[in-house]
Amino acid sequence: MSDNQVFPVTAAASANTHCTKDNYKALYEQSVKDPDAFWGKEAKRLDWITPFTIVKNTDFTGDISVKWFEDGTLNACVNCVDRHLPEKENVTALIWEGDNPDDSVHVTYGDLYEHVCRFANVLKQQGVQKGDRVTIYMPMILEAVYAMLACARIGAVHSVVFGGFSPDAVAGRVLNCESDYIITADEGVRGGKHVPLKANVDEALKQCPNVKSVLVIQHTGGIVGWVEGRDVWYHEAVKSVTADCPAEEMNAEDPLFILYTSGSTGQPKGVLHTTGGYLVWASMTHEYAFDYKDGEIYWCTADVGWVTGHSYIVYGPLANGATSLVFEGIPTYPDASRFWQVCEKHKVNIFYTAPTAIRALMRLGEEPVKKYDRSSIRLLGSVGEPINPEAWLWYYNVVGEARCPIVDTWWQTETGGIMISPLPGAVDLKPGSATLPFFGVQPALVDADGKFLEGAASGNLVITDSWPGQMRTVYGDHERFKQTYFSAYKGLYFTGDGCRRDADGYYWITGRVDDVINVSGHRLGTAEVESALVAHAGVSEAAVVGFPHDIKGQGIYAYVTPPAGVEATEDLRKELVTWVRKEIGPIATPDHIQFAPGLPKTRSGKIMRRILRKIAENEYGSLGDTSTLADPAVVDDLIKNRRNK
Ligand code: 6R9
Repeated sequence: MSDNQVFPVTAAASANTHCTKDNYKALYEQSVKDPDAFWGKEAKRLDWITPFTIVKNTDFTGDISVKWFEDGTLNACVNCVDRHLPEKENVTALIWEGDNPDDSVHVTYGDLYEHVCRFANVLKQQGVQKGDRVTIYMPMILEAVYAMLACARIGAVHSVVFGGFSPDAVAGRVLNCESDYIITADEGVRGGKHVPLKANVDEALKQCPNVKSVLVIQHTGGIVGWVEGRDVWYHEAVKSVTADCPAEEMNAEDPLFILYTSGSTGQPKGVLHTTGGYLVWASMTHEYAFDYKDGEIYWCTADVGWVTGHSYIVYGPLANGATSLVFEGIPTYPDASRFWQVCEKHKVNIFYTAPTAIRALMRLGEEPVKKYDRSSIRLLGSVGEPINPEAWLWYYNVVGEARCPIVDTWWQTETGGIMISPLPGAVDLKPGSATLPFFGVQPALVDADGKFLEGAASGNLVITDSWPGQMRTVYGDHERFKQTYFSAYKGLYFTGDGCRRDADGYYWITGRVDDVINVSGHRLGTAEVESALVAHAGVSEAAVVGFPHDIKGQGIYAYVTPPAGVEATEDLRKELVTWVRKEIGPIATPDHIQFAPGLPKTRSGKIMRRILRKIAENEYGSLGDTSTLADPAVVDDLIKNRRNK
């Protein structure tokens, strides 16, 4: 796409925006030149119990230490709920839209306060104390939000595990953070299908004898197994508690949550976010990137199991006293117009979704979109992966009727919130570009040797200094934190993304440069899928790579070598697909499994993934240098038997 296709900020679009073309630059300069002054002032958007006197204390060298507002105290739940009272007592905080289009509920800030306090008291009754880790494995129901805020209220650290993950994935995460408490529901519902969450927890907990209590929300009324003395129905426990629950005073640097995310090596790591800096970041980015104004209806279609759900369904919008819509369903149920039907029904003003959803809907044509009135929408957002210009233009023209700016927001679980994004009314748009950095964010491009690239260039995206929303460590493994993010380039945070900067200084994220694949906006480590595969008796070796996929962005291509004596049959192939789904979850379903008698390895035994990627991409004409291969003949067999023809 040409760098020159620009959608300029129009006078109408810049009327009354938080930021304008004139002051974006000045504010940005201020934010990076004097972070203490800028963030010292900006952090006052929150209510502090003890005001901080120190703003920034961060070091990207040595042991890597990130602290913001370190002597201040506050409570995140109070900032998201209590402080909006009594003014917003009757203002809607959450709208729940069920999988079934007949189901919806409005919850005011007054109601939210009561629900959260009761939930917090139930947690206390179960024995949860400040600092304890609580695993939340829930469908997209309001109790998922109450549970997160209830943890924050009593100083417990939540670890939300996406409801689509398998029992094994749940177990791994429960064990890793030594979480003794689980909150789940009997079942989830998505696209009319029931998801057996409680049964998955039962299965997972066979590996986790430490777990003391499983709190179960009755959602569908489906039949569930029961372990006496461990399992507790929420609706029964809540009968004996009051709606009075004082909030814990937390230090700004006390942990707020852990969220597991995939990296290029090993099992997912627990990204740790703390209280003060994270909440300042979530709140400010939500207000500015979406240009949020009081009274607006805001809908982020993510799941609370991902960071986008944490920052832009729960913490950012609620810290800002917004009305945030929580959607249980999927874009194509009961039909392909569901998103737009919900927008019409609830008069949504700001709509934030992922490119994979846009691409899937784009294939189904304009008619399902046009069936519903979208005149309430004034801003569109995109997150999770690069949005291809074709999808951007369809989103802009068809969904947004060429009147709504699109904010293409680049960020990561690790960054806590939006890092590179246009600010509505301030930054001209270019389809496919996340445009310019948010306040306080200093991106740079480096080459493989860590040399800074100036002007228009392509390289690896790094951030040169800390911002308040940054992750603080990998839970229980600070070495891994240092190794993953700060070892590639000294003194710089390495994002793992490749990126191009054009002559206007706009950033164009090109995708991961490490062994992470982005399937429908969800991160998966190739190592995770490989270790699931080799755990099967029919696999002696496996190598997994991503390949371009029309809807998912990237698909999963697995090369598998069965052990001697095991036949590479169609049945085995099917079994392996089912196996990976069971081991990790449906999002990790391999698109292609190719049996390979041998994998291309160097003489020192390293798998040459570059070659496997090319074959999966169907570009085997340009394999590059294969002279270092131990056995070049392996490649011919791989090409002959490739699956993605
Ligand atoms: C928020 C979230 C992070 C990775 C990131 C990048 C990709 C996210 C993007 C984008 C291009 C965007 N990514 N947003 N790439 N344009 N607007 O998605 O967090 O799940 O941790 O994924 O997603 O590759 O490094 P997370």
